[in-house]
Amino acid sequence: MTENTSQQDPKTQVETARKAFEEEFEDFVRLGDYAEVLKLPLVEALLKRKEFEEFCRRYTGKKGTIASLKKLIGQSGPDKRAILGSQVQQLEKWISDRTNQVHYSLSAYIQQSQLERDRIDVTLPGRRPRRGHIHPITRLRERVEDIFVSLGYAIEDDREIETDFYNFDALNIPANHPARASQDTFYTTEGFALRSQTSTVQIHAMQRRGAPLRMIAPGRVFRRDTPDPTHNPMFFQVEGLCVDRGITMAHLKGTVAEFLRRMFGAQTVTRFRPSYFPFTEPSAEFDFSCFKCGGRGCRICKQSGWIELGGSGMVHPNVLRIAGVDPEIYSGFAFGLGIDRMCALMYGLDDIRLLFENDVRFLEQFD
Ligand code: FA5
Repeated sequence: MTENTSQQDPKTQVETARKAFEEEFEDFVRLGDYAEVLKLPLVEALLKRKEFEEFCRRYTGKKGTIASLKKLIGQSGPDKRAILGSQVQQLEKWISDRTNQVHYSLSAYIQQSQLERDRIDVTLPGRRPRRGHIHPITRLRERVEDIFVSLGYAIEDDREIETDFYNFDALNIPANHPARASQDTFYTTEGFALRSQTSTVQIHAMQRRGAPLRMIAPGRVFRRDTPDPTHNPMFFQVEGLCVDRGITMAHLKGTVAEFLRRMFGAQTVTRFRPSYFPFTEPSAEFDFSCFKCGGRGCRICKQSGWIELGGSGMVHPNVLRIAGVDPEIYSGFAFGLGIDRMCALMYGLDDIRLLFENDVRFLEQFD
């Protein structure tokens, strides 16, 4: 209560308070009508409620007008105390009667609108997440892995960045050897290179695990090849290595033939052609009878009846020695095949670049 009003006699102060309330309440009175409140947007109703609560607090709060008037009751003489008490009480009741309706309609409307806003219809169907699937190269790699694991081979996963030593020297390809040119790769200034073949894992695996050893190493390799329908600068190979006492070319042929039979069917025939790789001696490339025409000749095998798959041979004694395996005691065979071209053949693709363009419309076909 202001300085001015506190100098008035208590009865007048009660009257002044009533008038002041009535005047201010004018701004809120229409909110006692639920139909009026319904016209407000929720945010505005929230604002109005806040304003209204502040207004009410100024009259009926702990430090409000009614509380100050109640203090006057105690201070007035015994003859006036009862009358003043009843006047203040009446004013308090009158204020609460008038404000109750506004409180009620504002709160009811706000509660209803918030419920409406937050309502979740649990019966609506959910949004189905788009299910992806495994890339055809990965699927093929997993098939190859499954077959070799069932033949007792371990799977080695190794680095893609190599030193010259592992990519070339340890594989019996010294500097200036012509075989380096056909596997030119990407070099860093610190003398590291992206591996150009998974044969690097032969060395790491023998150094790590010694002999005897049976492992395959699927992985990414890199070459400075110009992209075309059968070449990519990045592609996948699977390396195989078996080192033990008395391992011969017969073991190599039997293993590769069994792998291809499990991969393409029991009728599959394998053939070996003499070849050259610096890290195997003797070396051979292997082909298998076309899975589509069974060897009669078709578009896939370019009418030859055969599909070329990879290189192989008996591990060169220099390679065994450099990896810490005694070639006087142990011998071994190794093979390597590219899975991108195999994948393209199996799915009838005429361009392996499609496999890495990541066009979802293309990849979706392999679900
Ligand atoms: C090798 O890389 C030897 N390391 C294989 C080997 C391992 C021989 C163990 C002896 C013992 P080659 O360079 O031929 O060999 O590559 C093997 C396969 O990789 C090829 O048959 C082919 O399928 C695939 N390939 C080669 N270059 C590319 C390329 N640019 N894009 C896609 N596939 C390729």
